[in-house]
Amino acid sequence: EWGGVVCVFSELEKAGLLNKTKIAEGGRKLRKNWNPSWVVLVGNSLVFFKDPKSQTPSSWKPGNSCPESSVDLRGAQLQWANNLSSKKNVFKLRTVTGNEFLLQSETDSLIREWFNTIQSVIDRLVRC
Ligand code: I3S
Repeated sequence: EWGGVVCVFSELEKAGLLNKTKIAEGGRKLRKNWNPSWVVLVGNSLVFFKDPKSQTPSSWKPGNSCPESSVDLRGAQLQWANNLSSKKNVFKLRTVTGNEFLLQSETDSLIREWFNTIQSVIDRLVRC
């Protein structure tokens, strides 16, 4: 059963609603377009889902949701980026392929948790 295999190997680290904008694609700057996104940290990937309205942690199931995009965290870089936005609590995630995202939350504790959890996954991937 593939379902079982996926359960064994992919650890759901964290899921929740964040504001997101992509600011670069392959190193090329993009125009900002902030949108709420349902963000799921699973295994070595950060997965973004559209239309978070109907999605809460308890109702979220990978099988009935459509991922918008996902980011491989291996070799990614994370940094606080309050200089890149007028919003508070913003950090930047840069992938090895030169894609850059800003993630933001109005809630200080929540954004710090996300930052620390993503950073710990990045650190763990350096060692394997
Ligand atoms: O860094 P910027 O370019 O000043 O970011 C703002 C703009 O992208 C703006 O869009 P338009 O230039 O299409 O009007 C967005 O609506 C703002 O949210 C962007 O700034 P913040 O400071 O919210 O990241």
